[in-house]
Amino acid sequence: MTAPGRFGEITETLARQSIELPSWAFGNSGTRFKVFGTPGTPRTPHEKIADAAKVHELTGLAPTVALHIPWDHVEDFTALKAYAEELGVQLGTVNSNTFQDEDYKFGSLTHSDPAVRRKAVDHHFRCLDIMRATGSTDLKIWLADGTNYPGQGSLRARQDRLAESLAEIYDRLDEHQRLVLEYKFFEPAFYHTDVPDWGTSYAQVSALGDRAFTCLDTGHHAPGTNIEFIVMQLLRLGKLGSFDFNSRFYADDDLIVGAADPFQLFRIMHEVVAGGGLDEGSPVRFMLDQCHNVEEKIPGQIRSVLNVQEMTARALLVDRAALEKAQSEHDVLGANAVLMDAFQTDVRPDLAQWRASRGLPAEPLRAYAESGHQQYLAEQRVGGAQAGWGA
Ligand code: LRH
Ligand code: MN
Ligand code: MN
Repeated sequence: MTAPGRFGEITETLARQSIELPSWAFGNSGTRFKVFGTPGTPRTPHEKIADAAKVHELTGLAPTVALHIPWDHVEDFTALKAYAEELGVQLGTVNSNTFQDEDYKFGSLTHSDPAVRRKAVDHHFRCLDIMRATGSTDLKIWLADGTNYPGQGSLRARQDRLAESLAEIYDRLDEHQRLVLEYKFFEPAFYHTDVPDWGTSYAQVSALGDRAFTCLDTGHHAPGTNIEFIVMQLLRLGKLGSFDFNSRFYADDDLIVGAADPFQLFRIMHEVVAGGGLDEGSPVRFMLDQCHNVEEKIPGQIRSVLNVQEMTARALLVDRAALEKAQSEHDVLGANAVLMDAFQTDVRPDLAQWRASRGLPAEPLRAYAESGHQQYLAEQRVGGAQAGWGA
């Protein structure tokens, strides 16, 4: 448990934290080997939003839900916004999807054929229109564009076309809207991807302007990458727009954030705190980008937001004055010990008490299990096709 008084000093910042949930986390997902269905899985965007709202109701941590277009297509996005608000949540980031259409086999915003580029840019214009209806501020772009073999495409020409396409999209943003560009070093393309790393995303968004940022998905790096260094650098440059949180053991596993490597999550949150990413007015948004292939989805999301909150609390507990003193004295082990002391602090009892004091369940996972809600959903949601990663 935290030293008396210390926890009280960090609750104001904790109360400000919010973590956006991805609508697709509530649909079925899997691997190329098998997608398993689960009783109670949502069949529509409305049902995905209802599940996200349940996570927020029990944790107070997840007031917004990200959409993926066209996976979350509905006729009336204004009505979808109203529905979300009735349930106590807002619609958040709109993720564009240019990776599941035959025309995008050889690229979307980077394609050599102007007609395909036009189609891809128009899709983003459509996303901006949806954002106007939903009240969303962020357009998140992740591209599957890339090549599989050396020589297959001109790396340079593709980069130039990307810059042109992004500029067209950026020019269409309203004053309050932002563009965030996500990078990923491989998959589905295996030789090169057109936005493989933070440097490429940074170069592209910097050329666009003040309302363009980088999105850092924690699963999109080579094993061994020092992700917290990238966090520090993007914060330093004022270009860290958002996180897609998840964890990985091998590839882009999309497992529960903080499950594979809680210490890495702590180190990331330490750099976020140090770089002002949790300060009021910070441009950094926190999102999950996960799939729950074999575990239950609502509890999976509850576990995830709690993991982020726990590591945020530990990062906020770092004794910064002691750390700076040890660093300035080159006290290598002393400085490391300050960080490790915070990391080793069990904040769970304090967080449980604090939740209860705010009218939330002290133990959200237990509250969910005891509520019988999962059985209720399984009984209610019969018939119709369950939503899957891709619809
Ligand atoms: C790509 C990615 C990107 C997509 C999501 C479904 O791997 O991380 O953010 O939108 O997965
Ligand atoms: Mn992502
Ligand atoms: Mn990913």
